[in-house]
Amino acid sequence: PNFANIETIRSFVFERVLNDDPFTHSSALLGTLPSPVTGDRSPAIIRVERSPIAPNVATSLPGRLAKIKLIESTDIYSWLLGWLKNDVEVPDVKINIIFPATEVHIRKYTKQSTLMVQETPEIYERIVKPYIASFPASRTQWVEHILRGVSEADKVLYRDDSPQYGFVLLPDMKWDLTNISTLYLVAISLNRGIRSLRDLKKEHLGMLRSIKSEASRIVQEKWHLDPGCLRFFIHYQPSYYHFHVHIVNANYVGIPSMAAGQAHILEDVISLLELSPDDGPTILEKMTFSYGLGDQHGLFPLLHSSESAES
Ligand code: M7G
Repeated sequence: PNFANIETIRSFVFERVLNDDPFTHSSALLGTLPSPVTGDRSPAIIRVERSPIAPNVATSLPGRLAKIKLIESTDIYSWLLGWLKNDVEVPDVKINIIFPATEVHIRKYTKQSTLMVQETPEIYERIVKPYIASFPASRTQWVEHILRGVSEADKVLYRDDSPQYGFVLLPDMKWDLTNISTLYLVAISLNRGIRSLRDLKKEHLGMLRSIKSEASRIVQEKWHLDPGCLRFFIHYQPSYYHFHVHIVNANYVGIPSMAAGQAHILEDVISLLELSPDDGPTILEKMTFSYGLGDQHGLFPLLHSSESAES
């Protein structure tokens, strides 16, 4: 489908709200869209998120207001609602579309309650590793397309093709490419063998250090953010088991992808590898990871039945 055409998005038939999050000012909607070839409808997820207030909007706010409604006024305090004029050049919302959406996508975007789990190396070997191996290659087709230059080639910021250290750096689809305050990039390893944090070895230190230095250099050149203005982290569990590093403006805090337990600071991971023995399992293989799992996550029933079996 051609999502550059507004009519394509208008052909979305709404089914239900998957999630509605006041903190991220976002909603995820489930519905259907027609196939451009057959016209048959398949599930589609549309996630819509209010954009941050651009600096030029904030500094000229009074003139940009089309309408206001006073809620209350007391002493020196007043609070009201406002509607902006339509002539603002900055977009109101950022839209992400997944089509056709799989059951895994629908579950990921569904509101869910989280429980903490402790993943020992034994649980990793017995439950998590087979779970990761069971994902079909189609799940990371988008990664292969980026690595082979089939998609997003014009967005790539840096590419290192060396087989051992190689990676591709590009804007994450979470970023609107406009607001530096929400700058979000992703570095994707060329090495298909690293499925997660647990697979990192000392031999990957060169790649991890290079991701940090090259991304810092490029962000400074292109967006004038000094080194130290970026937060590098790795998810465990990630949604996609092809190794990648999240690179986010250090001042962009409080977003769900930074939850304690899920986001592991790149420099900490580098340090754990440096402290690992030259022979034998690394600290990342030997340690117990604690993280939150949503009740819709594929690992949730597997890890909870294993915990109840132990207790
Ligand atoms: P993750 O830790 O596996 O999962 O990160 P998360 O999505 O739960 O955070 C994958 C990262 O890749 C996320 O930050 C996604 O926003 C980003 N991402 C996913 N897809 C499908 C694409 C894509 O097609 N292009 C780009 N540029 N980024 C993507």
